[in-house]
Amino acid sequence: MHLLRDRGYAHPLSSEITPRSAYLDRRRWLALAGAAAWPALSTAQARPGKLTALPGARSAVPGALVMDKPTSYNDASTYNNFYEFGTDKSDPARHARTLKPRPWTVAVEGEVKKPGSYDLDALLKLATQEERIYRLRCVEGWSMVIPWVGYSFAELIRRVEPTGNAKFVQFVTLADRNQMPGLSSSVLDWPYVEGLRLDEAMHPLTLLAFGMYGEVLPNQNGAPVRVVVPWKYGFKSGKSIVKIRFVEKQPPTSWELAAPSEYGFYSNVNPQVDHPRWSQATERRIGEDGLLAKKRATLMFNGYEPQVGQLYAGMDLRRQF
Ligand SMILES: Nc1nc2c(c(=O)[nH]1)N[C@H]1C(S)=C(S)[C@@H](COP(=O)(O)O)O[C@H]1N2
Ligand SMILES: [Mo]
Repeated sequence: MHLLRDRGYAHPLSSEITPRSAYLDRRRWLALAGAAAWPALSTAQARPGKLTALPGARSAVPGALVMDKPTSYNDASTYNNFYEFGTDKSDPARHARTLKPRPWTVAVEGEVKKPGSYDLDALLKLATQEERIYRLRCVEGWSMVIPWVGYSFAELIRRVEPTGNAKFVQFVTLADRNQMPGLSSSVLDWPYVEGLRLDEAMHPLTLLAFGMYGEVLPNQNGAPVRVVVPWKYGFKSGKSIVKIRFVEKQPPTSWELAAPSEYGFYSNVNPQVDHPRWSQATERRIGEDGLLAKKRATLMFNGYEPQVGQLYAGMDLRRQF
């Protein structure tokens, strides 16, 4: 446990209910750390500790707690994609302090019987917060393992009661020039929009996240509320969401609009379907980039195939990429 704490992450409930499998995994980490495979071990910073605690009990949703070693808090909060703050990995951590995560409201509209506007506190209390330890695979070829805090997006869907016409969900994220210096660039059309098919959105692994590492989200990771869809490339997980729209037709998404031959609507992690400009067969786990680190094989649906494979039965994943 000591080493884990030094690496920036102490599990909020570690002493109480650590399952045996996690314990075994921890021993494996310690063995690897002993072999000095991680230069990050000596350089990792302590978590800032300034953010509000947001503890959640470990999730019981199947697949919600991967056994991979969590990425250090320092790496997860300083190596980010959040183009509203710049296109460099270090830009969000440097510039996102101008984001104001409170007050915040999320509008729910479109094909639902109960549209409405939720302020952040109402949203935080809508369902019980859980901890989920998910792999996050960026389309660029790197990955992390992040302990999120939130609840299944399905909890919100149930409460707003989609009509029979609702087939897709669109997520609209904040676009405010006063808070987001990256909006002066035309690298993407703003606001950043993403979407899911309704059954994907309803899947219990689709998370509405408010925190990570037992604390509220830092701005650069999408404060105060974001989506996390662990079996899809990271860009499907929109940050700093302000509007959720239930719609009949497949909604446009930012990366598909920007480069339709390179990014599709589904964007399921798939090592067999390469990006037109690079292979997707392997990935580099952030924090394991030392001399001895090998690339990892990327897993079908990012390793969540047992949970989500059924959603895509009968689809040609090469064409609907
Ligand atoms: N609003 C918004 N959401 C976004 C992005 C973005 O640029 N803007 N980048 C995406 C990409 S490419 C990735 S890999 C993940 C990164 O999430 P993380 O920084 O919390 O690891 O956020 C996604 N969500
Ligand atoms: Mo990404």
